[in-house]
Amino acid sequence: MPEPWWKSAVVYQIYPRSLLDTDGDGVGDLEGIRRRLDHIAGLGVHAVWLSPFFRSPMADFGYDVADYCDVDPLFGTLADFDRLLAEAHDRGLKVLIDWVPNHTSDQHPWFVESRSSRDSPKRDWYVWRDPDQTNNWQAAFTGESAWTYDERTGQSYLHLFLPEQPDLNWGNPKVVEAMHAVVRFWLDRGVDGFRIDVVHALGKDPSLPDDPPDLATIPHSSTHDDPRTHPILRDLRRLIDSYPGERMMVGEVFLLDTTKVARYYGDGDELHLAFNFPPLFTKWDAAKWRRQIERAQQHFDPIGAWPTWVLSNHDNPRHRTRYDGRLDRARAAAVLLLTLKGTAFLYAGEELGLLDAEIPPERVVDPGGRDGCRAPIPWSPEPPHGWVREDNWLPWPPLPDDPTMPDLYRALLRLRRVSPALSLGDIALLDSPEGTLAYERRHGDDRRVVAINFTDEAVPVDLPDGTVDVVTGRYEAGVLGPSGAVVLTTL
Ligand code: TEU
Repeated sequence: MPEPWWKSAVVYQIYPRSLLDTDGDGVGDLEGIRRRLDHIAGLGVHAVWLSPFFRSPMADFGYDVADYCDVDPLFGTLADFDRLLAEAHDRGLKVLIDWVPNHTSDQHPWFVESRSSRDSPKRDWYVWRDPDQTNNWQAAFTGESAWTYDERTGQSYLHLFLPEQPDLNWGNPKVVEAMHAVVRFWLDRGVDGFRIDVVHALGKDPSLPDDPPDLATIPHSSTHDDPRTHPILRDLRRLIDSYPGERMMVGEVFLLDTTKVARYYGDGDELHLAFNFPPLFTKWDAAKWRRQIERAQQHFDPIGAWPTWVLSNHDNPRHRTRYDGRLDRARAAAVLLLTLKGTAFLYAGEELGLLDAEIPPERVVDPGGRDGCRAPIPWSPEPPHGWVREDNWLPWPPLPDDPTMPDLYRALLRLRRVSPALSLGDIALLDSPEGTLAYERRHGDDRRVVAINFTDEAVPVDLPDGTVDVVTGRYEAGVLGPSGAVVLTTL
């Protein structure tokens, strides 16, 4: 049986506000995404993931959903979405959408009804407690309590994120039913799957125990790991797998521990894929990366879970920025990301080698300090860089400084497509000198060797004989140049 598409896939994440504006309001839109489809398909990726474009008051720029089944007018209409989906499919691109099931907006009609009175039929759709029955959980972004007191009914509601993002109560079967209907709505429309926001936080212990004192200063959403989430995921898996065409879900398991992340694959009956974030928080250091790869082998392989790799997304500084802004490292990192064993996720703009924008204090809009990586993407050198206006919801990042960067991504993606070893093969770490990382990918007769030099010196790497598929920096006479990377076909 052929492997499902999402195993060999590379997914391109789009933050709709930032890709391209076409109606001149200074915010990207669905039509802008449609107009970039040729570029995206031309890179050779297999799928796109769209961050939320649903109706929202935008307290968290769309991660506060007021209607799961409609498009926010800022981004367009449902008809625009259908057209985008059809045109993506025409180009062979799968489309994943971002489903935010842990919380709604405080403007969602469910919450409006829930907060209206203690006997509202939707009261128990959210988590309400008397003020003296709350706990010490901390909300993300604000560093304050995860509970907000609501005067009207004299009780407090739980929100692991902003007060504008009340947590749903997944212990209530009515919530499960309503949220399954949302999933069906989009599957019926033809989406290929979901990126699921903070999926590890869905299950909650109704006794809401305090966090231990050593964790009480960390946002609870980064430590929450309740066993009640697993049956919720098994139900979702059954629902999604009941649809034809290999629909899938990739969960944002924001737990900074690969051992814990692996559990969200269940026995192959929970998430199809889970983000594993520790590598994203790993420095540009060969020994540290080696350890991350070992941990993935150790925790995912034995249970048949397929790994994922991501260097940048809409919540963190772009990896080039994290790697001291260095282009040579960004080029080598592209080789690393696209040759590891697992599904890879790109963040729009990384194929241009983008850095974060510098945001002056008066332009800050995100309560979580994440504006820099969400800056509008400059698609051409001359202002307004393919956009309608020069001034948009966020300032521009520095303009791309290496016009060959997209060629490198295209070359790597082409190579992945023709190489069973790179797309689906096993990985074996090889011995290599300090400051370098080398591994072999193998599938049947196809064998590729990859080496990355994390140092600023040329290093002799002693790789097996082979022909060079891709190189960044220099590779000559067995010596890998400073911050260089090479992929070889070996016999
Ligand atoms: O992120 C969840 C999450 O845990 C991160 O926001 C994390 O707390 C943060 O990056 C630490 O700095 C998801 C979305 O990706 C994010 O954009 C949303 O703001 C959040 O959920 C709430 O929906």
